[in-house]
Amino acid sequence: MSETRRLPPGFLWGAATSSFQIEGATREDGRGESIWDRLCQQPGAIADGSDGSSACDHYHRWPEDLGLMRELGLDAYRFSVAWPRVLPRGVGAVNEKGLDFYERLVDGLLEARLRPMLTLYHWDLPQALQDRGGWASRDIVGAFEEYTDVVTRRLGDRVKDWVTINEPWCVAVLGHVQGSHAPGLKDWKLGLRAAHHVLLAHGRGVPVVRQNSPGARAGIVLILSPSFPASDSEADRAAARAWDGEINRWYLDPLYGRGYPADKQAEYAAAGHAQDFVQPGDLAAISTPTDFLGVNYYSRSIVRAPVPDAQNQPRLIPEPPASSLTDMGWEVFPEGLSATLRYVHREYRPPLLFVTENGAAYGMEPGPDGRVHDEPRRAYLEGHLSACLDAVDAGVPLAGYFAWSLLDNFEWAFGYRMRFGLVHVDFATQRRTIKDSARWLSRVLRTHELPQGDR
Ligand code: IFM
Repeated sequence: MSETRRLPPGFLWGAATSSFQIEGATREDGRGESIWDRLCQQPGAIADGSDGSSACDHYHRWPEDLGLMRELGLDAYRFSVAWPRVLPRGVGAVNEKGLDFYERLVDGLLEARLRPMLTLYHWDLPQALQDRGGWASRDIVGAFEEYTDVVTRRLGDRVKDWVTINEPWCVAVLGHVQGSHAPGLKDWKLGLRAAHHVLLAHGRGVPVVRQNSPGARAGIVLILSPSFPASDSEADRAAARAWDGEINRWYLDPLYGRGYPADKQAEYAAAGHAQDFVQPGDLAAISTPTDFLGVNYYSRSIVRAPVPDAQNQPRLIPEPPASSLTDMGWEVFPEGLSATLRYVHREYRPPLLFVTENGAAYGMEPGPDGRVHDEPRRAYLEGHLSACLDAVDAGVPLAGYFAWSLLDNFEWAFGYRMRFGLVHVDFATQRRTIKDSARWLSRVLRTHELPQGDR
């Protein structure tokens, strides 16, 4: 028998995107080059050989996209500003046309009664700053403060939810250790420096937001993944703890005043990566109080003990799960979302939490009836919305949920092969089609009722 749960009153329901993934127009109106423009030119870097030059053409089609959000009955929209659109060289001369674009977007959102949540950095660093060392150089912190000042001065009267940085782990590790993301580097030393400078930039950015956007809420967004050992063995449990340290605690602990976790510090030091980049006052700045924590949750990690790889380096191998997988190969595990929210609330006590990203890649295309029948995505959403309600029932101060993503878009190193959208995009024609899952979500939001076991 199907059961129905009421949505909590006052909760914000939205969808999320990021600038490089949807805007296109990378050479228009004075936008500077970003590290992703550069990486896309590298043969083999992007699975389908594509780039972000047109993406969803949102730079021109934003009024249509805003109309889609209204049609879906969303309350809020999380988007990011492209740093190189606003400061083409990273610092210095401001590109007014870039700022004008975001001003039009924000005004349009407010007119449509959609609350903007603005992310200042979602990975499209100006290449000019990368040429000076990027996130691995401490100078980036001052550059981020300057950029934050420019954007918050212009939009601080209208935007009242600010995210400094999206997913520091991805910036540091995917960009500087694994090399699958821009700037495509492979060096743990650089990764750890980058992680520290990202956190420090966040900490230094928050007071700038507060100064220029009175009454605003400021926070950071982390990707979090609960870590499970593949077996009960001592070695697997240690590996799961190590992975938890890398992806979760390395960011949560310093943000909430605990400093970097001692077990990971020791592990990195033993591998020859001293944390000599931490200067007096940094940890206090990083733990500057914020108004909320944004949690991006997609799946859990199942971890086996390190095995030597070709270079004889220990490596953490996330276990491929047997149950249902999305096109990304990520397990559908909604219990992990409520568990993560409860864990963060219990351990770190952020005043408010948002699920700032959650969603699934499934490649369904429009059928002969013109509709996109994406039942697996609907089921994914149902499970994860229900997990949010479980967290609220357990006393977690969860204030909103943003589905990833409003549109099918440029999924980084996967190019356009991974479709996370509530709305299907035909990248050849730019035609948008609302998927069945989005129609279902829209019904849930309008009725304020979440039916369980729906079909
Ligand atoms: O598309 C990304 C997004 O940019 C950041 N969080 C994870 C999403 C899915 O991989």
